[in-house]
Amino acid sequence: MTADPYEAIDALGAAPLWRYYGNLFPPEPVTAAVPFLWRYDALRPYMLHFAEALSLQEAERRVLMLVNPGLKEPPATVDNLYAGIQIILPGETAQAHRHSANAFRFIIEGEGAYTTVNGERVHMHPGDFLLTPGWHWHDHSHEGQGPMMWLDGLDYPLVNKMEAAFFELLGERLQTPTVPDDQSQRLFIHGRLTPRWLHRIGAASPIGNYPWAETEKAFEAIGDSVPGSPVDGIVLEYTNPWTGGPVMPTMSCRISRLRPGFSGQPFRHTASTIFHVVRGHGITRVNGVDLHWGPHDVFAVPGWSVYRHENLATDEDAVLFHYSDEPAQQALGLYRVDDRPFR
Ligand code: GTQ
Repeated sequence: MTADPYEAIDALGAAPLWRYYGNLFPPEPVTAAVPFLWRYDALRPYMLHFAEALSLQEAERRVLMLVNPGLKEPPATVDNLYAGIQIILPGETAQAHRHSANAFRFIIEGEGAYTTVNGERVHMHPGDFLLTPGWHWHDHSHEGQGPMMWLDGLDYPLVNKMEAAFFELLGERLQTPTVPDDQSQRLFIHGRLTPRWLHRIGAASPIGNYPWAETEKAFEAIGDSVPGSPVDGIVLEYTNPWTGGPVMPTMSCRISRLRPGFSGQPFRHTASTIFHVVRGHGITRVNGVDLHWGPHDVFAVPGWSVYRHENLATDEDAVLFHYSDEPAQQALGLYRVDDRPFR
């Protein structure tokens, strides 16, 4: 035996569990992520700046990543998920690629752009929710007038931690369409009438675009006839028509209408969530930190943080788009909610 048995076992690739135990088996989830808000009004001028300064020949995608101050390396927005804001100008194209990470876009502003996903051109309008499931080819084109901006959501932090990340360029800048434009939306969006000559392929929803017009119709149909969730208001999940479950295996994507004056109950669960303000003004208190939000802001609610939403307007709805890693946690048997009352 050498002088220091701890040094000796270290050299042998061993470590004393008793010195690590509390860190490896914390009584409750521990995260480096912090509650944080990204202000759209503040970022927008920089989006426009980089749109002029950097061509899409120089950048695979022109995106500002929304990096949680507690998760800088590798950059992530919450532990398993990422958000970014992408800009594309009229006449530009972003080249075709695919990756094992699942992705979606929630359209913020602009008209006239489309993304081509596995041969289908999917046109974008503000409030639309578009899917690019893992390993689907995708390229973006803009044939409209002004700048087009959207929120990107991806699960690459999770996929990379799972050591399952692949990436590939198509080789051609753009895909050649193989089906009529926006076909999947026409085939599947009705939700209760599913085409039976088609077969389920893969784990994701076959719908390329869940258009804003349909989302609004759903909110209008529900109206004020029900109280909804005391935590999340009138909260609707975008679903996979084959399963009724989440649109992609790792991410649950939802939209909430908070009525005028809505004052939510505090709640927490193990899933980490990213919110995007579609419209309205409010405050979300996250573990005692007040995040004041307005249109198009993005904010992070780390897992197991107590959060509580408030719509500050007494005469206007607030609408929040949100996504979390709940399906991944559910699939692994790890998802939990805290049903104790909070004070
Ligand atoms: O548009 O394909 O924000 O591949 C990050 C990675 C967007 C995209 C992102 C991507 C994309």
